[in-house]
Amino acid sequence: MSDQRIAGDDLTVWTYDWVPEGPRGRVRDIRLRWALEEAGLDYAVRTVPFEDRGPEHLARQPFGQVPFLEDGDIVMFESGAGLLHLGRKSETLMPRDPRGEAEVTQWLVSALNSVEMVTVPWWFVKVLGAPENPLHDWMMRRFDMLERVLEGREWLAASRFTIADILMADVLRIPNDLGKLENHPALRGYLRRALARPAFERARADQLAHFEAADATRSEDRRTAEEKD
Ligand SMILES: N[C@@H](CCC(=O)N[C@@H](CS)C(=O)NCC(=O)O)C(=O)O
Repeated sequence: MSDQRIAGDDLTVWTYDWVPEGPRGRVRDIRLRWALEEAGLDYAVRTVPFEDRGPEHLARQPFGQVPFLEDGDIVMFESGAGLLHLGRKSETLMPRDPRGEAEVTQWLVSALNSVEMVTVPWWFVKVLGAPENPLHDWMMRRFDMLERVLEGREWLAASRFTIADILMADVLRIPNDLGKLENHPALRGYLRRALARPAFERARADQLAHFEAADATRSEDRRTAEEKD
């Protein structure tokens, strides 16, 4: 976590206690961790069970997902909402002037509602093993248009790195890893710049370490249970 601690904040990122190997490094709590690392805000990470999603979890995330963010007596779900909340706390993450804030908000929502709304279903169809993915062309059209935007600028909004970039870059990671940005050099360059940021590297390393530690705890719990039987 960040060395820069800011007194007075009582921020907790909630994630799962464990996930299988596949999603590690990609669980969406990384979006909140990344923003908090960028801002140098102190935070804790706490967990809900992955395998047994009980009423306490559902009361705070009605879809039984993660992440959710706790800030004192405020608890909110949806990674985008959490990022906007953090953006309002730290000028590092979102400018204070209304024009800058509007730009950041529109690009952050577009990452979710114009790009992730096709990349996630595209990925699900791919995982199901369909020989032809009917969402491929639609996704590519979105990438083509975003490519034109990013040919002319380093970051999406307000002429600097913001929470809009955290969200857009994270959304682009899976298609990039699956080779879908091959014909989009500006998007690849943008993603490279974003993922090279030390705050992202720390957030990813912390998430990987969190789930690795969870493996050790699970093995220990299993051993104890076997000994009892
Ligand atoms: N729109 C939600 C999506 C959250 C989401 O998909 N979380 C995944 C982890 S990255 C999850 O909890 N998956 C388990 C499930 O959907 O049951 C957000 O951005 O917070």
